[in-house]
Amino acid sequence: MRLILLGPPGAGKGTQAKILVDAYGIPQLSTGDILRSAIADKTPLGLEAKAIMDRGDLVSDDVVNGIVSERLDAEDCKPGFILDGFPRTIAQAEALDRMMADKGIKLDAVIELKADADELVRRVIQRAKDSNRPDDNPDVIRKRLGVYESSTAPLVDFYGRQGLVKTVDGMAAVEDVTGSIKSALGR
Ligand code: B4P
Repeated sequence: MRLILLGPPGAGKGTQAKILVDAYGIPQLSTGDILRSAIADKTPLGLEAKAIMDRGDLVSDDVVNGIVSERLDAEDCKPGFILDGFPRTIAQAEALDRMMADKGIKLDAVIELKADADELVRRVIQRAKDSNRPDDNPDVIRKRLGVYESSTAPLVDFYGRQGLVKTVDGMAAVEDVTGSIKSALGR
């Protein structure tokens, strides 16, 4: 199964991806986690990404596309994968279409997780208590929600035109959201 989890910051993409990894036996590919790991390791990529992420902006499409393209070639992605936080722009989605066409593979579904802005802010502020993520604070989260609306939300129509979008209520309890995703996927 090849799946995209799409939704605003705090919608539960990472939370659900980790659960679905166990349910379906395929890896999670989180661009956010890969970038945070590069920052922690102080790699050239991490040094470039840190200031951008801290202020709530998106890292450049070329950089993120390169990370994903390399990761999709790994052996563990052969049976399928869960993309968490990628694509986030139309340019990334178009690049992903090209990468998948080159590999002769197709997406099965795009799960859109929906939640109210007030709940998203509440969750991210709650997470800030132990996450140490510089982008988990009220000002930056509001900025990230704006970036989501302008850059990422158009992907719902992009994938809607391909008949791939399944919308799930992300406001419910974690296990109920997982149940809704599994029902939407029919497995
Ligand atoms: P991400 O790491 O993708 O982070 P996110 O959008 O904040 O989180 P997510 O939706 O996964 O929320 P989570 O499950 O953790 O991105 C961070 C930054 O990286 C971006 O701003 C950008 O700068 C950069 N980046 C990443 N990908 C990029 C790309 N493709 N292009 C360019 N830049 C990129 O849930 C949040 C909290 O809510 C958790 O504490 C969780 O416990 C809680 N929660 C989850 N589900 C819940 C539920 N149902 N009920 C109650 N609480 C819940």
